[in-house]
Amino acid sequence: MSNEKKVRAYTNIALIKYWGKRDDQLILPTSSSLSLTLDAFYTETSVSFDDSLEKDAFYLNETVQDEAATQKVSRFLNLFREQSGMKAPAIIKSTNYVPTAAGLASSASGMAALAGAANLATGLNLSPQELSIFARQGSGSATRSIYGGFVEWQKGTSSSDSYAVKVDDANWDIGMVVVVVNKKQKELSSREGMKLTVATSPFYQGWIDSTAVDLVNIKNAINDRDFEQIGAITESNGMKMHGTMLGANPPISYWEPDSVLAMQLVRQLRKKGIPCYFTMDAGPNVKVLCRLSDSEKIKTAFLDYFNEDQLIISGPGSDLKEITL
Ligand code: 2P0
Repeated sequence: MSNEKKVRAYTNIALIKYWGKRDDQLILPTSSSLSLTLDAFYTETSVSFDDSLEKDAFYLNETVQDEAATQKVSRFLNLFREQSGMKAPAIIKSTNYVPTAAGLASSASGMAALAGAANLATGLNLSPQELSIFARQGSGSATRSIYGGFVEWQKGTSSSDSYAVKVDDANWDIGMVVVVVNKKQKELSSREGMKLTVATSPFYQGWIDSTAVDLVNIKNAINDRDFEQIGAITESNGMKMHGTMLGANPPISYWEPDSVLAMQLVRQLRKKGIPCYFTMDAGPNVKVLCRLSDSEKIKTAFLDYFNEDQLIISGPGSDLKEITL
């Protein structure tokens, strides 16, 4: 079939976090965020419309998905159907090269790849900026996965100007060591976690105010290629997000003992003269921002406490791309 093309989108890890919506329906964030796209974690997706189907069928990692998961995909595809006039049901095939829902932002690469594949299958020929707006309506973090390198999601004033822009291609000595503390499905989704935080944390306004300052400072540091400054802002912003969550009622914590161990190891490595900085998302895993040229050294130090398969080195990822089968 002519539309059986796959699209690959890489995941991203926020250095300046997105944690809260001002519009739940359109997924408009309370603040702008900034991420690094990673090449080690990605999703590949194809969409083929087929009139002979009764309804959409969604396969993830070659397994047909249940009603709830399929509906989420269908609702997202409907945005493309509305825009293109396409009415037929579709077969959606997705392969996740990401430990799903382990806090490694699988929804980012997942929804970005789906947006790219739907764009191809409908022939809408959307620009990356338009694709970013579509991806956003699937999942906030997916907004940023349209681009490689350092990417800013500008919160905008409405749906039409809340999209991602590339800040820098990160084509220099930078990367991450991802410490997989626990691959299990998390108990509280980001979506629920951020909603509760916005509604109940007395620290929330402080979070918004200081994130705006962090964003300006990190963009200057990226422009200067000042790795230590980028790392220090990243570490501070991530911890502030977790502090804000601790202020929610009931309090939210995604940390596990090994998360704390990993953060301590990063501080020790820094004392020994290896510049590296940690960040954490809505899960127990720790991401260590480092110079790619130091990543093997950092991994070796972590091997005293973690297994080989818990330590994944990644360089910067690229823009969303079409994969020819
Ligand atoms: C981020 N996270 O900026 C933040 C930091 C996790 C912690 O974006 O509700 O799956 O689909 O917009 O994008 C995870 O939240 O949430 C996330 P929805 P999403 O990467």
